[in-house]
Amino acid sequence: MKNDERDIFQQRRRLLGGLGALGLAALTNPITGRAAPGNNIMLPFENGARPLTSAFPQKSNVILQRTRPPLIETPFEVFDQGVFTPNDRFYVRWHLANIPTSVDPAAFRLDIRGHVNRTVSLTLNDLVKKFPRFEIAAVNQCSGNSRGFFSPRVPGGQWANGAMGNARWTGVRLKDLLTHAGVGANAVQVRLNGLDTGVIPQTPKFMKSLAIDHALDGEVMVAYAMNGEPLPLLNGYPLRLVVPGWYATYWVKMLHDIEVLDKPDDNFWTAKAYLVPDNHFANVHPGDKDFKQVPINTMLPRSFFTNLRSAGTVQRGQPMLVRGIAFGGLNALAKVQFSSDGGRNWTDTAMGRDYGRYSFRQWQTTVSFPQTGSRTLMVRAIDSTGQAQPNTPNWNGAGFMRNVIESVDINVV
Ligand SMILES: Nc1nc2c(c(=O)[nH]1)N[C@H]1C(S)=C(S)[C@@H](COP(=O)(O)O)O[C@H]1N2
Ligand SMILES: [Mo]
Repeated sequence: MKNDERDIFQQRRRLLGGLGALGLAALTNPITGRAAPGNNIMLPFENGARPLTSAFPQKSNVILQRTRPPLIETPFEVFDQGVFTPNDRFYVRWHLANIPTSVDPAAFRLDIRGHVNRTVSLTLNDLVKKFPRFEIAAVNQCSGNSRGFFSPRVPGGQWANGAMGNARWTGVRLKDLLTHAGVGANAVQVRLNGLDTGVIPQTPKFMKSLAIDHALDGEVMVAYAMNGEPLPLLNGYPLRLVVPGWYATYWVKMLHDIEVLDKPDDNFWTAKAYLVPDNHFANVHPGDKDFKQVPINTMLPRSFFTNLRSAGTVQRGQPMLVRGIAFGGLNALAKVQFSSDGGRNWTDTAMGRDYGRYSFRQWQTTVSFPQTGSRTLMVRAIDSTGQAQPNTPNWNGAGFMRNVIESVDINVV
């Protein structure tokens, strides 16, 4: 396959084999979020110390943000190792504390009900055997990813950039399931419900709804596998919704109930939570009031350095490989651009293998600095519709949808 030639990730593996000979010593600088003594990791903002943990089932060496309900962050170095995030390092986010600690796959049923022609109750075996298999690579990103970088700071999980991950999701199209049940003529939304519950009965169930057209678009899917394995329990075993291009809050885990609604959902998690300012980057000024809000929805392009961190040093005159990952969000990534002079000049980077428009994609470029001194390196992603990342970070009180051209300051010696 020609793919192999285009796969920078694989090329890089070969490159790394000869690293010493190539004199790319700068690459060995630890990246942001490195492990510190005492099995702690230091996230790059104030009060950023966090323990690393392998205490959760099917998870190893991940950042503990909160124990119950679990919030687990992916150490950023993982994103330098490939475009697919391994299941055991994949971040975890739950709202409610009562999460089943096991699910019996034989007893499990997925119900489809509400405004349908017939109510159905499917076993996991039915899903695998009776419906066409569908697979897609897609980034799962929490609305609050990178919240810890908000300035002024805002309450909520203080994530660095590791509340996101990319996986190959396998399962069935939601469209095929809904068609099987027969969608009623007056259907307006589809509500997805997980097995988790609150500690007290008054806590609203975690349910999210999608517009019926969106649910039937042939890409929204119910996944039973992630990177070729059953979903880890904490990522939603046995089934989760995958909503490519949309924030992960819609990706309902331990999905067991699909209800077709004939009027807009007014449940708390859909109607009242996860609202963002109604503008392109969900951007307001601290103190602003009475602005229009809308439910959070599609993701915008982002790009990151994965092999460099601020305060790293590089040798003058030595070619240095700079690389990272990027994604387009809802739209395909068109290009990733790099600046080695603080944003005055930009050049297109080489892009790694394309696993589809919703996936992470690797980028890389080589740079060398003739003079010593400090330099600001920047990276920005642009999608197929021309949307680019903002020069200055957006801000909102919920800490949602952080986006900015990323930069690292290095020292040429
Ligand atoms: N059942 C259920 N599904 C859920 C949630 C939840 O609390 N319960 N949280 C959502 C949010 S806000 C996020 S960010 C993603 C996190 O997915 P992950 O834990 O697999 O990384 O799950 C989503 N699906
Ligand atoms: Mo989230």
